[in-house]
Amino acid sequence: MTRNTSSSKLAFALTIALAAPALADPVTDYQEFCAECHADHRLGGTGPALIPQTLKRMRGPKVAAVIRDGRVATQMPGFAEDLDEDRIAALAEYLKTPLETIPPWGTEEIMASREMDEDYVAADAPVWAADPMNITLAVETSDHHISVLNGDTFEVLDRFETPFAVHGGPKFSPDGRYVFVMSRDGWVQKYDIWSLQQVGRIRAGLNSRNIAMSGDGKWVAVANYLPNTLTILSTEDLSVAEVHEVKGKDGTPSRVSAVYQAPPRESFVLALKDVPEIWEVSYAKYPDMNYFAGGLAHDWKIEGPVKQDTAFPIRKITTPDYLDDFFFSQDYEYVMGASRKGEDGLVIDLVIGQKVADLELPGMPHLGSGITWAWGDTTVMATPHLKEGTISVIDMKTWKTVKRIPTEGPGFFMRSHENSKYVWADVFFGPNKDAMHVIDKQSLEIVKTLRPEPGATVAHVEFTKDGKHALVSIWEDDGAVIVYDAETLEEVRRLPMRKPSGKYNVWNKITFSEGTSH
Ligand code: DHE
Repeated sequence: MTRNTSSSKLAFALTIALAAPALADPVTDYQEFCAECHADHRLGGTGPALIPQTLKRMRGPKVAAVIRDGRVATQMPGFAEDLDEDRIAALAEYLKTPLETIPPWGTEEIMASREMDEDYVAADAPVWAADPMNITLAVETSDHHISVLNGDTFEVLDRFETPFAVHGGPKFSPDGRYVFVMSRDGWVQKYDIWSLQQVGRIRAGLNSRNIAMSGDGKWVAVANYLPNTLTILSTEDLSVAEVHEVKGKDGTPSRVSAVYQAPPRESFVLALKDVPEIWEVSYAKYPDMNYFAGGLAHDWKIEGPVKQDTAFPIRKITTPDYLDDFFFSQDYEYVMGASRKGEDGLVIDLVIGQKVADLELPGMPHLGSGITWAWGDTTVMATPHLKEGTISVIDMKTWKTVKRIPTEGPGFFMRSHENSKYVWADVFFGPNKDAMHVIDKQSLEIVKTLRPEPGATVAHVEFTKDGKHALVSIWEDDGAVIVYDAETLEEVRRLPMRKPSGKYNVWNKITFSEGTSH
């Protein structure tokens, strides 16, 4: 009797279990459906990393929709037949939780990720007939490609695949021949523009922000959030020169918000997310050890040889606030930083390592997109704001705001060129995202607002080498790069592209044109 009762209870329980919908168990579902491509630890394999640091930056379809329907033009299939809506929702939520442990990602792991292309052949000269200094790259974010454009004819010379989710400007070697591209998953790709071939790629971090090229072209520095490191790679063969753990003076670990090149100073300058410090990392052959005191911070009294614990000595400058977005004066003596609160900013003189001025910058300025030009007898710097429809124009002698130009909404990017009398500024956010303002550099007035495709996001501008044409992105899946006559502001050509974002002209970048971000 007892046996009979317990077996009928078991049968009943089994019936219930089979009849009820499977309870969402995202950890198991992840291992069953996702781990093969995105790796057991969610840090990426053949597919990208699935961690909050990357996913929350994803524009476009929501994570749950991608799990359900897949992603067009990629190898990501949809799982609607395997998972019901609850399990998809639970899985999407799980992917947004931070990882409990970060696996080590030091020199050994980074080197093990390096893939050099065996069929790459270095050409003796460009395999195309075009002005090598007027090549322009267009990043296409929809299907993760870069189009290589002849800057005179706008013919597409090549379209190559990049790592998933490129962020920040690709960086050219000083001779303009190679370009280095970074993805948010920390991959750095080296591409030879002359031979139109990838040279290789390496995963320098697990979640990265941007890269910078040293003035001598020997090193690429990679700013990482995960782990808290700065990776320095040899540009020659992408081998690791150094992985520097980033800790503030008091030992607090910090993410690196961004790394910038400061060629006249033979250094990289780092913006740090979690400590109120600016770091300067020297790549000079003979660094001035009065500055670079083996990580001990700048100390003007140091005499005699200083112990150096790294091949790239570091100077740590304490700042009055957390600063994680920078703009440099053309001579790289001054760095303008925006405060974390996004309400103001300050100027640090890198020579003396001290704050020299405060900046009036409400509305979350995006200093990284700032540009400079001559205005009267001074030089001004202009920056858009991510939370306010304004462009601030700042006098770089007095550090005072000379004008706040009202725009049709918050913007992301600005560009100009030495040979152009205009500044172009997008309206990236809000109902007027289809507008592109053209501003007169001297009157500081908007002279025209272009709307090349009503309703579409219109953003980011790059000029050709001579400044005669301006290239604008229709930042949509079925988008385009529009070529404008930079003088008449008339459309000249429309090149179809897949969600084009940034464009980068070799000459403007390697000469550090004042009209472009560095
Ligand atoms: Fe960017 C450059 C930071 C979001 C597209 N972005 C930069 C740079 C920094 C930065 C520090 C300069 C580095 C360089 O070029 O070497 N970006 C940030 C952020 O902090 C922010 C607001 C949020 C985040 O966590 O990343 C952010 N950025 C975005 C986007 O959402 C954009 C529009 C789409 C994307 O691709 O993620 C975007 N950022 C870009 C682009 C550049 C860039 C296209 C290069 C601009 C250039 O002309 O040089």
